[in-house]
Order: sequence, then structure tokens, then C-alpha cells
Amino acid sequence: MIDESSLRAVRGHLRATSRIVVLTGAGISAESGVPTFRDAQTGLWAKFDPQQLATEEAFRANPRMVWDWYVFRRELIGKVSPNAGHRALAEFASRHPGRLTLVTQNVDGLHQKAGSEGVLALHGNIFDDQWLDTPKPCCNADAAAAGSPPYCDRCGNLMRPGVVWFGEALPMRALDAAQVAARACDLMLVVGTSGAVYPAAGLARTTAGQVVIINPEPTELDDAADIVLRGKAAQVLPQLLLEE
Ligand code: BJW
Repeated sequence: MIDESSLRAVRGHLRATSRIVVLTGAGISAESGVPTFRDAQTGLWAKFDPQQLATEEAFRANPRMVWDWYVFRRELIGKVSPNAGHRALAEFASRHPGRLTLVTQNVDGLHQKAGSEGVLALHGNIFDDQWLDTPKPCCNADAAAAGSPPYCDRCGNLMRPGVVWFGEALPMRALDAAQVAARACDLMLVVGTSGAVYPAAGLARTTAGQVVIINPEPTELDDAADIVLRGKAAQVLPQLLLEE
């Protein structure tokens, strides 16, 4: 149970500022049924550590296994819908144009599906494909040979998911825009992230604005927070954003 005075304080900040950044992580999609990144995996994948799978090294060593992990997750995410947390953010932004910058680490596309526009997706999109190695003229993504993963039948180049793995650079335009917004904002809501992965987590450490964490569990960013709301995103966000 979150105390009403903390909720009132955050609602006050939301009313008072026109420069709000929301940084989201896997926890915001938990109530849609998407397991968080560091959650125990289920079924066939229970024995694998996601941190060991989400790397180029793992993909090159065992492309079929890593590709199949993404196919499994694509199928799971394809079946779920945005929840009240995603919807509250989209609704707030459409009622207050230009006031909110939404930055997400999530690759599930649920913010966009909820109607949020201009989402800065720092870690890509799980439904995109791209070539593993710089494509040659023979590499035609639309004509990739079926396989696990699909491949170029001329040179053997492999398709991989269009996400950002550990050790890879984030999309420069999205990261630059997120850093500029974070530095300039008066209020940052940090929702459903463990705060363990950089440079995304660094946004909460470089902002001059008030930092509000929304998470049912402790995070690695709690020391940077002005207010911590210990609750679930799909419950807390509507209370903050839709009850003015
Ligand atoms: C709820 C809830 C509910 C549950 N409501 N909440 C500085 C210091 C140390 C290390 C580094 C550093 N800078 C860079 C690094 C290295 C590395 C890194 O950060 N490593 C750390 C592990 C230490 N970073 C990188 O490698 C990045 N690249 C980079 O820095 O490149 C440099 C470079 C420059 C130029 C050229 C080349 C290179 C890349 C990071 C990419 C991260 N990618 C992933 C995988 C994406 C694809 C996929 O999904 O398969 O992104 S990793 C994974 O972590 C995924 C997530 O987006 C990301 C963050 O996870 P998130 O969202 O926080 O999820 P969880 O599971 O950790 O937490 C869930 C939270 O939800 C929990 O807190 C729950 O309590 C909460 N929760 N239910 C609200 N209902």
C-alpha cells in the first residue's frame, strides 16, 4: 500500500512541470504477462541465464538456440496487450502534448501499441530482423532462406533480431534524445526497471530533475530517488496520471 502523501507529492510535481521524462523497463509489461528480463525463465528456457543469451558472442556460438529463444519470446509477446500502465502514459501524453518524453528499454513494442508516440526505444524492437554481418549485395532480407535463423543462401550471412545486445552500441539518435531530455527535465519517473543496465540507468543519475521510482522491489537506482513508490506500474501509473 502506497501512502497517499507520496502519491499527492508526485501528482503535485506532475502538475507543476512541463518537462517530464518517463524511463521504463520490463516491469511495466509484467502485468501484461511478459516475464521481466531477469525473472526466472519458464518452460524450456528455465535453465538458461538471459544475460548469457543476449550477446553477439552467444548468437555466433549457437545461432539456432539464441534465435529460437527470440522466436519463443516473439510468440509470447505477440499474444499480449498493453496494460493500464502503458495506457495511462499514452493517455497522459495525448492530453498534455509536448510535456512527456517516453524512453523505454523494452523491446516488446507495448508502449507503441498503447498509442504512445515518439517513444525512444533504447534497446530496439524484438520483431525487427537485421543481418548479423554487414550485408553484401547478395543479402536480400525479403528473400532470406528459411531456417533457424533465416540466412542468405549466397554468402551464409545470418538474420538476427533487431535488439541491442550487451556490448553493443545503442541507437545513437534515440540515446542522444533521451540524454538531452533527461538533462533538461524537472521530473523523471523510473518505472519497472532494475536499474542495472547502462547507459539507460545512467539517465536517472544525470538528471537534475526530481527522480521518482515506481517498482514493487528495491532497485539499483533507489539511492538516486527523491521518492520511491513501492507498487506495481499498472496500479500506480493510473493513480498518478489519470487522477489529477
Ligand atoms: C515491476 C513489476 C510491476 C516487476 N511493476 N515494476 C557502466 C557501468 C557498468 C557496466 C556498463 C556501463 N556502461 C555499459 C556497461 C555494460 C553493459 C551493462 O550495463 N552491463 C550491466 C549488466 C553491468 N551495457 C551494455 O553493454 C550496453 N551497451 C553499451 O554500453 O555499449 C557501449 C558501446 C559504445 C560504442 C560502441 C560499442 C559499444 C548495451 C545494453 C543492452 C541491453 N540489452 C538488453 C537485452 C535486449 C534484448 C532482449 O530483450 O533480449 O536489454 S539486456 C536487458 O536489460 C534488456 C532490458 O531492456 C535491460 C534492462 O532490464 P530491465 O528492464 O531493468 O529488466 P529487469 O528484469 O532487470 O528488471 C525488472 C524490474 O521490474 C525489477 O526491478 C522488478 O522489481 C520490476 N517489476 N514487476 C513495476 N508489476
